[in-house]
Amino acid sequence: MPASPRAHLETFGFVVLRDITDSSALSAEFDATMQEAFSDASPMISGSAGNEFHYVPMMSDRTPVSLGLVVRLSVLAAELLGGPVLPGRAKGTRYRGSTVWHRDSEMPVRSLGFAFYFEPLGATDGALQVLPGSHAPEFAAAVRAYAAHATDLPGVAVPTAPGDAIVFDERLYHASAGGGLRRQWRVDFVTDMPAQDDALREYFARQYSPDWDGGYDVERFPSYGAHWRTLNARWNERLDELGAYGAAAAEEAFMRARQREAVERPQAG
Ligand SMILES: O=C(O)CCC(=O)C(=O)O
Ligand SMILES: [Fe+2]
Repeated sequence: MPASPRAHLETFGFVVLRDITDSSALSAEFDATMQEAFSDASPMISGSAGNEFHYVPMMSDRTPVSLGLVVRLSVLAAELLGGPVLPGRAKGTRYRGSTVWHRDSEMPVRSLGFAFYFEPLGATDGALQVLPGSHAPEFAAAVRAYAAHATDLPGVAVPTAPGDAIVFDERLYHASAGGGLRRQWRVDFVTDMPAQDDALREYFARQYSPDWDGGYDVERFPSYGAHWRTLNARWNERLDELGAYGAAAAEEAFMRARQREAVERPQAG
C-alpha cells in the first residue's frame, strides 16, 4: 500500500496519479493544436537530450481543455508542494526517439512537472524512466559524477495509460528508451516564495531563450496572451514581476523575426 502521494514525491522525487483525467478531449485538442501550429514541412527539432520534438504552448483561448487542466492541477501542485505555486508553460510536445538521462532543472527552487502521454507506453517502448531519489542534492551530485563516465543508470520505467499523470520533481534524473512517435501534454509548477524571488527570476529566465525558434505559429499559440492573463490575478502579477512575461516575449519576438525572414527571403535558384 502506498503512503500519501506527497510522501512518495518527497522521498522518491516522483509519483504517478492514475486516471486523473479523461484524455480524449485533451488529445483531440493536442492534435488540432499541432495541426494549426506547424506546416507539414516543419522539421522536428533535435533536443539536447537526444530526442527530436515539436513543441507548442497550449495557453490560449484556442486550448480551453489545456487551460482547464492547468487550473485544476495548480490546486494539486499546491497540496503536493505545501504552499502557493506559479505555473510554468503548459505545452504539447510530439517526441520521437529515445531520451538520454537528464534533469529539467538544477536549481534549488522546488518545481514539479505534470506529464501526460496520450499513447499507452511500456518499459520497452518509450515509457519515462526515472532514477528514484535523484532529486535530492547529495544523491544528484553522486549521480552526476557517475554519469560523467557511464550511461547505465539503474532507472525504473514508469508505464502509463492515457489519463495517468507522472508528477516529478524537475531535478529528478529521467530518460526514455525505445519509443517511437509519442504525444505528451505537460505543465510545470514552481513553489512561490517571496523570499526566493531571485531564484524564481532565474527559474523563469531559464524557461525561455531569446535566440530559439520553435518553428510553431506564435500568433496563434502565444505563451502569455490576453486570454491567459484573465486566469488568475496573483499568477499574473507574480509572473510579470518575476520576468516570465518579458522572457517569453523576447523568445516570441525572435521567432517572429526569424519566421518573417524565412517568408521574405527570395528562394535560391
Ligand atoms: O518522453 C520523453 O522521452 C522525454 C520526456 C522529458 O524529458 C520531459 O518531459 O522532460
Ligand atoms: Fe526532461
